[in-house]
Amino acid sequence: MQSELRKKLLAAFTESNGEYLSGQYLADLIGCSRTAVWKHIEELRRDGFELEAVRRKGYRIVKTTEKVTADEIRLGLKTSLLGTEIHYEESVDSTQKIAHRLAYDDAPEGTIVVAEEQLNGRGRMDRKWHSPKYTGIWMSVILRPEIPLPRAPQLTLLAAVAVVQSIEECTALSPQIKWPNDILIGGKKVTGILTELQAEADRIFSIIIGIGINVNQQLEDYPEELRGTATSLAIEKGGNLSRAELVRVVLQKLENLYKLYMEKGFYPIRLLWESYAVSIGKQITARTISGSISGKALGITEEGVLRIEDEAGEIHHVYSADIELDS
Ligand code: BT5
Repeated sequence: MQSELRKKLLAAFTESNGEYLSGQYLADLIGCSRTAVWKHIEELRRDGFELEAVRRKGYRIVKTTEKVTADEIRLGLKTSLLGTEIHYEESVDSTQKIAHRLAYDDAPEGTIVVAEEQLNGRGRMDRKWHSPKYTGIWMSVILRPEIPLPRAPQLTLLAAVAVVQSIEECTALSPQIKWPNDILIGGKKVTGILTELQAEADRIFSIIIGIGINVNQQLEDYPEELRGTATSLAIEKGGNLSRAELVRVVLQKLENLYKLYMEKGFYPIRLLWESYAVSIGKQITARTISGSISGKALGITEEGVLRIEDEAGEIHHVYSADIELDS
């Protein structure tokens, strides 16, 4: 947990846009002594930030670290809901696991968990998510929307739109979405989203959205079996990106869409989602746990459920599946 003082200090540097801030100004703003300000500045330095101190001008941050620590994310973050609490770990089993525990312990809506590496990152249906150190964004977001249980899958689609918009903004690449949760560039997977619930009867306590984005990996960072199907933003763009900056953009887009969703419902999100979807209007095969369905993907319902029309003209509603485009 970050101290409130440190949060205020980083918010001040965020607002300052690279201008110097005097020790006295910071002390007044934060409501502490100049010595306390100095102590916190020293702590930021110890954590890897480079701060310039100039007599009669004050302090400014000239260089940040390459990590995705809470401080690093907070510096420049302008959201009002997402990321008000940031839990950072160097190495975890899975950020989902931590987020579940925090959500259970009444963590406020908007709490996020980020890690540099996951030793046991997970996908859907007990699959593994490869999450090597210092290369990607491995993050879980806790939301507490008051919506009926059947609408929960909409949040996965909403998150996918937020990530696509963020990648577009940070890289000028054009990702597409494969229902329900894959984000692809050139047909290869760059992001996976896992939405899990804490609910009882039809009441949702929390929705935990796990987002895994491959950012700075090179092909050799992937295990053999993923090299044909996975990619990263660095591979596609040809150069590394700041992961902390991308986290901030994702949180901002996610917050904007979430607010839109809570005000106007799923319809505007659905239109956005469909505009990015690869499979709509195409012949696909959906593999579900109870068998395969082939046909034309018509679109998604108001709940976010995929509609497929088979050869006989029968329409199927698919809640959970892996889909493949038929060639
Ligand atoms: C997903 O599952 O795509 C959801 C992934 C969610 C990961 C995030 S990271 C933060 C949070 N904490 C967690 O523990 N999880 C979430 P699914 O659709 O089941 O896809 C899993 C499949 O994708 C695997 O079976 C592999 O084939 C492939 N895969 C695994 N790691 C990958 C990677 N880094 N990039 C691309 N593909 C990968």
